[in-house]
Amino acid sequence: MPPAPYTSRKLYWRVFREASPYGWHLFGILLIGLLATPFTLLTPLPLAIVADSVLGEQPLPAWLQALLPAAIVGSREAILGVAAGMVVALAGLGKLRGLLGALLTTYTAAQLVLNFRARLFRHAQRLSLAYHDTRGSYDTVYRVQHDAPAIQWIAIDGVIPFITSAVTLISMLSVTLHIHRGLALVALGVAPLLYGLSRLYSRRLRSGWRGAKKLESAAFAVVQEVLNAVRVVKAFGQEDREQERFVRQASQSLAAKLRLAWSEGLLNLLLALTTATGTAAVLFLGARLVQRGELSLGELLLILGYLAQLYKPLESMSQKVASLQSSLASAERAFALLDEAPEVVELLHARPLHRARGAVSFEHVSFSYDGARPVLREISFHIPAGARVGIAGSTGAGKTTLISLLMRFYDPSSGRILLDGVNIRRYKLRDLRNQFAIVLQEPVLFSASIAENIAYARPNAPHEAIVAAARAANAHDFIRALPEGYATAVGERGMRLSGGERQRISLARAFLKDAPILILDEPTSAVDVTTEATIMEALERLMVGRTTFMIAHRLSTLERCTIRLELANGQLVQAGEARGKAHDHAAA
Ligand code: TTP
Ligand code: MG
Repeated sequence: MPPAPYTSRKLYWRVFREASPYGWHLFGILLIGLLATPFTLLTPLPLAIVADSVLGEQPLPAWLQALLPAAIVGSREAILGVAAGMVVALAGLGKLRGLLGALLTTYTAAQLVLNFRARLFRHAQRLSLAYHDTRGSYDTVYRVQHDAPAIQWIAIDGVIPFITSAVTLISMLSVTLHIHRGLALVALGVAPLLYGLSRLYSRRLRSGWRGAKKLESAAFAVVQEVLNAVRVVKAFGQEDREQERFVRQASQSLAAKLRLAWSEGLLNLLLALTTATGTAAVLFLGARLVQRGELSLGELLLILGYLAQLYKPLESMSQKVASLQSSLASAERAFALLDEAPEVVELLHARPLHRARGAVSFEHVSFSYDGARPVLREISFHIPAGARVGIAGSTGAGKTTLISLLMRFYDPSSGRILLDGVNIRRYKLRDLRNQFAIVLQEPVLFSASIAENIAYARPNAPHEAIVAAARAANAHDFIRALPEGYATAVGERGMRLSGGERQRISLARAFLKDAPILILDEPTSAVDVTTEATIMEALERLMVGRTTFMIAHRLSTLERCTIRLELANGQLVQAGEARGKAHDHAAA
């Protein structure tokens, strides 16, 4: 995948669009942040007052004289007391402000990230199978889990402090300019240097972070892949090799992060050296001015105090630009996921479909997964409602693909598929998929109870309906024999049940869904003959009154069908009535 073509400005803009529902919260955080400025401005004041008006001989600044009662202005002790009181009051109020800010920030950040994650997850579910198959699921997990919080780092911890720093900077600057223009300009001389440094480094850091995140996601993809296939890994005794594969990937990501830490550290060092140079220059020139009597000692102390405060926002703005690059790289990855267009899309005014009759036609349907190698070529046939279709063909012939197209997991490259005479693209996607009940070769269960697994398509189904479905699927007896019956947890992917048991639960699921079209992709290929018999018996019942597509290799299975489609190399080599039981359905 090429790196996403986002400029920083575009990224910031999108982060703010994403954060806009929390606009007022962000504004509140900004206001509380801005309140920091008066506190910072006032902090060195008590010291200056003491130096000039208590220890020294100068009168209080005019604005303070106006604020304080005359009795205090006249007494040095009283002024000292006021200065001491100011120290405590400033500290207390300052901390209170910090506390409020922290609370609001935490709340907003958590909400922001939750919403963004929910959006990413929804979108990931909408994306085509093709996307997940090529990208691997862990990369998506990583984007939802580790990349999504970037939005918070950018909006709250990056940009808002940047704005407040800028405001602090301006106010500090105007005060310093007021006290001594020359010294202020000397102090400001380092600003272009700081800007240049952060520009230079941010570009380098961003591309570095982009790479590091990709490497880290790849390392954890190894963990996920291995844990999902832990049986196979153990069976082949390949634990050490997988371990080594993980460590190799993780070390690469570690090395990349170390390089980034070094770059960031170096940048911070250079920034600190630059501001220290500025301070040294002001100290040097300021002391000379005091010697010549052009500046009071209090003023020099004040300027030096402000200088530290002036450089803090300058330095932190430059650091922010650099440290944000990691978050920007993450935001880039998260937005790239959102920008991935689902290949199968619903029309704007798609038709609702309550219950189809179940007539299916393919008209010159061709399809290819990669756009190059055709998997299906010019497939045409017509299946009347209620027919039983057996699909045969050697492995890799395209049988599963044919079914996937019917359910619109993919759209054909050319040709069209009709359900009840209407192109399936015209239906609402959800309604269309509701017309199918599928039983796969490898049944997929979720880590929930047996009852919840059976009721997957109808979560509100009453318990009696679940039991009835289980009975119909010949699963009731074995479920009842389990210690916890229908409440038994099946473990992740249903791994605590045998293959045949899982298969019968997925059959029960199909019974409960009661869809007009039934799709069976070799449902008995993984079970023994006895289980196959019970499953087939249940299937006979399930097929009544439904259009059924049954993929099968065994002749005995295919003989239950009324229409037979045979695929070879993606082409239909035979479409006709099954030899076993002739039926009056015609196949075109
Ligand atoms: P399938 O349609 O999966 O073949 P099949 O169902 O007929 O085979 P089996 O009996 O083993 O279940 O695949 C047809 C071709 O498409 C095959 O050559 C592999 C290729 N293919 C992809 O390129 N990408 C995919 O995601 C899938 C599912 C298949
Ligand atoms: Mg298949």
